[in-house]
Amino acid sequence: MIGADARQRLFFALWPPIEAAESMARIARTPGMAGTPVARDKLHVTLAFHGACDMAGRDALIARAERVRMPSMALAFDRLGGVAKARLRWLELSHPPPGLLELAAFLRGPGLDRHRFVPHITLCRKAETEAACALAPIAWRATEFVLAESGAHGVAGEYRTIARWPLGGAGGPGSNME
Ligand code: 2AM
Repeated sequence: MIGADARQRLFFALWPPIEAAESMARIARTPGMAGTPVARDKLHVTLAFHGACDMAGRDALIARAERVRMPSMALAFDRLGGVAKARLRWLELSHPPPGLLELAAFLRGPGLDRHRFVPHITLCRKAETEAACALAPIAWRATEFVLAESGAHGVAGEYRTIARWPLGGAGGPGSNME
């Protein structure tokens, strides 16, 4: 529970299952990567970073998430990429499924739409970024998405799940969001 004036930094995300996260964490720790590896349980795909939200803002995000009706989606992270300027090294997908882009666009809403969305999982920060390269795919099926708090308990880089919603279930094939 937060007070009416308190603000939380909120974002929607997908969290990989533990087996996939372990494979990713192994890549993050390979000697050639350099930089600070992200801990296994913090590896995630940010779908929409909404930043500081008050309670009304959080409730609006929850209401938006409640409207999602989408099937689960198969993801294959098969490239190492990143942003040299930001010293980020990440995993990305050669072929992001259209549903992933659609889900992110819906959860971002018109306010965030101007920022280009590149689905990725940050593996290392403060990295010496090199050119992108292909990898043996790390594949998993996303069966839910979450609303999480960044900087939970006042600690930068700590995440806390606030709510989760299934992908699949009643949605059936195709999406149904207005
Ligand atoms: P990332 O997805 O590239 O790792 C929670 O803070 C998550 O939201 C982080 O994983 C972070 O990057 C992503 N994010 C996107 N925009 C952000 C911003 N302006 N400030 C902090 N985090 C941001």
